[in-house]
Amino acid sequence: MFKKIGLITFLLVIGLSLLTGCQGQKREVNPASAGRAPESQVNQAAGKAGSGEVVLTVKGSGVEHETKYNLDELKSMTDALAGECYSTVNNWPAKKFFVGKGVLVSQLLRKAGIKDEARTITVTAADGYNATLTREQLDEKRYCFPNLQKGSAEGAREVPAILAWEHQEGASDLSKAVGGNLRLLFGQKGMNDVVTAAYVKDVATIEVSTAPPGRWDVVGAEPAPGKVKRGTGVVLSHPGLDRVKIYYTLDGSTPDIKSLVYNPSATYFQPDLIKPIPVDKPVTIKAIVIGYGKHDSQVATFKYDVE
Ligand SMILES: Nc1nc2c(c(=O)[nH]1)N[C@H]1C(S)=C(S)[C@@H](COP(=O)(O)O)O[C@H]1N2
Ligand SMILES: [Mo]
Repeated sequence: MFKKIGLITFLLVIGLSLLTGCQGQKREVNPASAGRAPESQVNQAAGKAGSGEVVLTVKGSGVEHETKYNLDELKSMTDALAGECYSTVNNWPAKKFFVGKGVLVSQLLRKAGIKDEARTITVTAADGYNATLTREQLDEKRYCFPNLQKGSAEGAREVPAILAWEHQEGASDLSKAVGGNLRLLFGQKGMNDVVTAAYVKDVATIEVSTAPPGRWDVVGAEPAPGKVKRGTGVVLSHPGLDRVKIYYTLDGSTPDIKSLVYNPSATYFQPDLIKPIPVDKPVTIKAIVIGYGKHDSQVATFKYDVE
């Protein structure tokens, strides 16, 4: 099924370009015109009355020019269309696949003239809901894990961040994607990566900022490191626990996105899944915080001995 997606993507791109009848003819908004397409251009792109409405604005201190698009203009970016399947985990955590057809976010940013100094990308819905990714989080390699349900990373495929105008939750077959509002979709960095919360629905703006995002606070531990009674449970803590994942190791190695997850569920869903780490023998817990919108925390090291 996953092998077919490449072919389907290809056919989609060909199909869309035939439908819109504009192969090689870019209809992106002229940045010089204050981000607004000339009326005649909008009408031409729209094809029918009413669909020339601006659906997306790319703006902010991190781009050279504010850029606005109507849906037809997005669909006519034939060199930047993609149809993909995405593996996801939400805050419950429930594992699901999503499919989507849309335009590459990287291309939208490039067309707005993203600056070297750009640091964060905030995607905001018409209702104000938003998600921020650091530039690194958007640019780094992200994957679809086709064997996510089995907990295996086997067959991981790199997938791009897109703004999808056709999408479907709970499907892995691209033909199931149906028309809707613009939705942000992007790959997972690791199999516990909660991407769903950042799959902003009804996207209206992408704001690129040069402001540094900062770093997540380090993990805290209770009781404090040192000598403890055998069987003591170490509780890890973080002020933004429901917005981040704490990854940890017990073998002295540096934790990363592939390490054990301390908080697989958000506290408001299944708090019982967040279990203290038992100290049955001398152990060193190393923990890192990874979450959207800020850089990874420093690694915290907690060393325990048993009495
Ligand atoms: N505009 C908007 N997008 C949103 C949200 C929202 O409240 N508003 N919720 C997010 C969260 S927390 C999740 S888990 C998913 C839920 O997506 P679904 O409704 O398709 O299951 O959408 C994300 N995108
Ligand atoms: Mo969620």
